[in-house]
Amino acid sequence: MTRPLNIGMIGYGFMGRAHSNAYHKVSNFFDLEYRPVLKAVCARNATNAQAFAERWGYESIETDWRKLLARKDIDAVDICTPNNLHKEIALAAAEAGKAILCEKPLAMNAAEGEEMCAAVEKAGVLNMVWYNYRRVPAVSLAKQLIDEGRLGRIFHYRAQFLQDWTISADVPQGGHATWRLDVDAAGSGVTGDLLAHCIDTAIWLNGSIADVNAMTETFVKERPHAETGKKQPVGIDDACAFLCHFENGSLGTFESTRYARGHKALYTFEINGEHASITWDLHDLHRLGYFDHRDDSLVRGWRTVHVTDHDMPYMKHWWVPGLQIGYEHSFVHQVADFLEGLAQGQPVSPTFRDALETQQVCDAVLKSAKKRTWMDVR
Ligand code: SOE
Repeated sequence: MTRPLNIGMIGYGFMGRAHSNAYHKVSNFFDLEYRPVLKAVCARNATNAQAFAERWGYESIETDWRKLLARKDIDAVDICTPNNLHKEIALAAAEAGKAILCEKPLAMNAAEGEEMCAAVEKAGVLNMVWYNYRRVPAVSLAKQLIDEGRLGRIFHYRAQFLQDWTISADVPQGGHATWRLDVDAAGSGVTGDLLAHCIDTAIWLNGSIADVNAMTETFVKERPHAETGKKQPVGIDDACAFLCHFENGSLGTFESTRYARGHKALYTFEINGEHASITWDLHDLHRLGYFDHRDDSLVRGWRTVHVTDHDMPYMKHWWVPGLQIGYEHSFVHQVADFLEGLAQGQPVSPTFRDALETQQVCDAVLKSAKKRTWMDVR
């Protein structure tokens, strides 16, 4: 018999759909003690909340997140709101003794993140941040290969996250669909939205980042607000690139923009080690590029590993070898690990504290760009 874990989700945008889909699928594919039950979705607009609840099978709705947190029948709170609400909701959810799953980035900045860590640690509630790309099987396999020492000493870590959806100055800021362009709701632009993913993966694969030297640019200086139509200055970074030193002595280069015409969500990374290198590309997410210098020289070369075999991370839960999975499955894996952590009484990474480290790197990046100088992360 499985035990129910009653979920209350706050927010219902793109991520609300991704998470809800994962809650639905996880028990069909993973054998777990806990089974998510979609108890309630919360949004300010009751009509929208009701429509979402009906489509995704939530039992009830709330229009005030405080009421949701006060409900005894909610065990875990999923925060899918814009970033400026993460802290307030997380603090109250911890106080109410709920487990918390928080959308990335953890907070608007590291100071807020510190408060959130203190709150969940004091309350002793299970907490996790949705940096989903760690759980793409090819990325998890990269982690395994690095941890096994196959790459040897690591020299270089290179990552990019390129998009092109904000090039037109007509794209508004703020509101339901474009809050990511409003600095008051998002905290930052590509740094917190896209580079945060690259930084989370990089720290996970290659360890902590010691210092950074960054540049940012805001190409479109004014945008209409989605709700008022009034033109307002743009406060986010449209593009950001930074250099860094990892604590293991390797060098990092990171770049992100929403102005790379032709690229929709091109998250790529490459890691060069003493013996071997790895590449990964979100557009081909089930494949891992691998080059091993120790191979026989006559057949040495880049190989593309199709990450679908049952001895590869997460894949035994899905289809037969050769049949691949996609973006949405990374969220299913994250829920599965969360439920396993709950059953075992173990933390599930990235915890709030893990995600705080990413937030500290983001803060250092933004400060470095402003001051035009190297910044230590801690
Ligand atoms: C932005 O377009 C975005 O949706 C991010 O917010 C997500 O975190 C990223 O995974 C895809 O792009």
